[in-house]
Amino acid sequence: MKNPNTPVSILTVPFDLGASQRGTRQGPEAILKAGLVNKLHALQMKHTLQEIHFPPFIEESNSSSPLLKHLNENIMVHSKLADEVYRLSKHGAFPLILGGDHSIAIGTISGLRKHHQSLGIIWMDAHSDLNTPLTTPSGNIHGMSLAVNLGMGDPKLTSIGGMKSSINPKNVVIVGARSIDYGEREFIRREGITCYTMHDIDKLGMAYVMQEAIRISSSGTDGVHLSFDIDSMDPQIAPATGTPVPGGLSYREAHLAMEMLYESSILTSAEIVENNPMFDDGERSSELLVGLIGSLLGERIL
Ligand code: HAR
Ligand code: MN
Ligand code: MN
Ligand code: MN
Repeated sequence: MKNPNTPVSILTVPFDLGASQRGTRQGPEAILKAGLVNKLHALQMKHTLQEIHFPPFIEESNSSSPLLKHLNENIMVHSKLADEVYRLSKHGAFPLILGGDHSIAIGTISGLRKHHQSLGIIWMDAHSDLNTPLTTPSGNIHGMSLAVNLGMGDPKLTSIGGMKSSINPKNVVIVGARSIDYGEREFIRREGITCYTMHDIDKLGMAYVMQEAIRISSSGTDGVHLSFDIDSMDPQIAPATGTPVPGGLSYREAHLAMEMLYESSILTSAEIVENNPMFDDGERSSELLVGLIGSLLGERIL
């Protein structure tokens, strides 16, 4: 965050029809219950809290294609979210979006693109979410959200927010990946996206990786968004995910990333996604996320 007096505008998006597993619709409530607002009070941050409303969707109403599951519901929610994120950014707030599955990044980033001339993205995730209807193994839109934000995929999704993508793939950095599909690998190479896999983090260290992620995402951009998928962390410390992949970020690696992002002052927005309380061990994962948001907003050890 550039200015410590910037108000944090929490937007909750209880949506899970971008994923195959239900349950991330309860993600925001669990993070709030684990004490997010108290954390903001403790950090003396101005804040507002608001939910993106949409009608209760009927699971069986899935009329869209098996390559784009629940397309219409996705379009409706992401369009509403894009409008709200755009409005908040324009008013100088720091949007903090709580998902919901990772499809909501389509809404968040579509709104941000409208406000920023050129936006950098740090995408912390076990996956790269770079599938399109041509490459998806599942038809789940949460596996496509980064591709959509780079202008690739179904036009009904890429046109949300009303403009073509203004994101340069050279300003996109993926951190923590360890499950990448064949088509996604091609996408990364073709577009020149920087991707630090767990292999790279093991070899180079998290401090170096984050230093580079900060430099690359902020070079020539007028804003940087953090999209944080809970499954970037190791499922042993953050079990609340429907798509666990072993060998993820440790507790300290995740905190160090947040602390370095705070120190860098480059972030203009953030989202925390894929928290699925149905898979949590009590409130362990939600409490971990509240701690990480604290580090991201300036909480220090000393
Ligand atoms: N790559 C697979 C697909 O497209 C799995 C995606 C799993 N998605 C997430 N998002 N949890 O990161 O279906
Ligand atoms: Mn308050
Ligand atoms: Mn993801
Ligand atoms: Mn993921």
